[in-house]
Amino acid sequence: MVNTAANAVTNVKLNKFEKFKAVKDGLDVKDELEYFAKIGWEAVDDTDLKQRLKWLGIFFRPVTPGKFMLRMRMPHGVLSSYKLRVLAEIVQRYGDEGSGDITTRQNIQLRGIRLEDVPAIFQQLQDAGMTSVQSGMDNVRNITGSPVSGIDADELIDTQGLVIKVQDMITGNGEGNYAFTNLPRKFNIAIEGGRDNSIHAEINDIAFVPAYREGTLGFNVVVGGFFSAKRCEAAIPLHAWVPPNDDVIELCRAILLVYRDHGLRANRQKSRLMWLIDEWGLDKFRAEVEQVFGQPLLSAAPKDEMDWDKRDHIGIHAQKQSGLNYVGLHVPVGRLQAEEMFDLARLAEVYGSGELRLTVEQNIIVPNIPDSRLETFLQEPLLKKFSIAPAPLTRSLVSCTGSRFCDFALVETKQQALGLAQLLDTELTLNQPVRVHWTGCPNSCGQPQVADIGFMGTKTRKNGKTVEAVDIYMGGKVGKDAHLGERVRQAVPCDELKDVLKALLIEHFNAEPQNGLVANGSTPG
Ligand code: SRM
Ligand code: SF4
Repeated sequence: MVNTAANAVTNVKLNKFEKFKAVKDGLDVKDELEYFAKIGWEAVDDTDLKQRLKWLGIFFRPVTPGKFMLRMRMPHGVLSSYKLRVLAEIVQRYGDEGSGDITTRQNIQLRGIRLEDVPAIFQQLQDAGMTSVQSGMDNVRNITGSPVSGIDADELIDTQGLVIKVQDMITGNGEGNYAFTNLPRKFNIAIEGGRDNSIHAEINDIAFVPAYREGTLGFNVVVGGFFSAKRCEAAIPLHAWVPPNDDVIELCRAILLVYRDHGLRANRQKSRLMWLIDEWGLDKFRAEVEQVFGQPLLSAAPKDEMDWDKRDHIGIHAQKQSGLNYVGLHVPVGRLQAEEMFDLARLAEVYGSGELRLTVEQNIIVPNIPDSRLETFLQEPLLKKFSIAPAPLTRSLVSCTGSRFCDFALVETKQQALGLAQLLDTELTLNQPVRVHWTGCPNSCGQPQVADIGFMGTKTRKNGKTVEAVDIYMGGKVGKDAHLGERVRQAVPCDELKDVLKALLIEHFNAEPQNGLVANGSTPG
């Protein structure tokens, strides 16, 4: 089943992205990599360089020309110490001032990569069973699942195998699959098997959420969730239920084929799945999906089982396997240096089973640590930086890439976010974590709409000058009954943010100044 741009796109006025895809599929640059590496990035055709290479996960960074970002695929956020060490070696050997960034989709992006090194890097990745294929542009992004799948005592369905099968179906087992390289736009899939909606089901184009139907455990399906600069929507029920088997893979395939062949391609701002559902109405969309699925879709279970508040997995937690623990380490704004990646790999091997898990909060979990090894583990120097008990604001901080590497950004994010959180953690006493998310522009990669307090980069005028500023979002609810937050303030200059955030924390989250007025005498945890 080969899709070509020609058969997917008919009778529509094409936007410029559709035009270049029609000329040459993004995946075609796979065969030209050696050549590109030889001639150097300056000589590569502009569209190949800045667009098509993203089909292989290679992102030209206008902010750091010549130093590329490599976006991996980490299905379910699960990786081995061996894989992490390979990634660390790539960052260390090839990454000029490189780093590994944990993303808001449980994934890793490597920075500082040079194009001439990519063929060798791809060989290393392939040897280690990893791929970066189809991780950018009009492809399906990293597929997410509960970061404690298989080790969570309260889990309903272990979804790891399903996530890997869906990824293999979409990417042709990591080799690249032309059936899904020309979607109208990006596409997000999540499969939740736990009770706490750990992966923000509501903001994915397709999400499977655990639900009992007539006594059988499977998934209700929601569709169409997305964020974009123009519009943000929570997913809506497809009114369908599937058992936790290959039907999940086949339903993903059916929805993707309907989207590929009928999704809107004229206006790129109106191309995500929800726009097609709007245009057709849910009934027609469901009927078309059912036809491609090849059998009637079962009606949804009356309710889903996501009935917990969201956990952040930081700290020590007993696993369902008796005598074993998983320990969530806080990685400040998700940024890892090569040495830290090596050290994490070592910790996973020495204390655990050699496995690691990534979270959508950009943190890392070391699972399978026996009770008897916990105390020694906690003495490891790396845990001073990657704490198991960070202060409340730092603990729940999430940040997108921002202006350091992303040319869409209107503000610097990661450093500013961390600096502010750490400062206010010393000035305020908070008895609860407050989830603060930063995103550098309206694309919303840092998901400010799911946060207790979200900051979205913008610019404003102050004293006759253009300065960095943020719009403020509040009211995002995660876990059970998740819903999106709303913008409550516009264009607050970043240099006024400390006072503004402090006031919000005092007014809405019972924060108390640490100046002797603290009523209960507690200190930040
Ligand atoms: Fe994103 C584009 C980074 C998660 C919505 N995103 C970009 C680009 C590729 C823009 C660019 O070329 O510079 C950013 C790369 C910057 C860099 O150098 O790192 C970028 N997005 C990220 C990451 C790394 C943010 C992070 O620091 O964690 C996340 C990578 C996830 C992954 O592993 O694949 C990331 N992006 C998201 C999310 C959150 C999510 O999926 O839960 C969203 C909102 C949800 C959604 O997509 O519905 C998101 N990114 C966007 C958009 C707006 C999409 C739209 O429909 O308009 C863009 C712009 C675009 O696609 O045109 C974008
Ligand atoms: Fe870049 Fe904007 Fe996404 Fe941040 S939200 S990574 S600034 S595109």
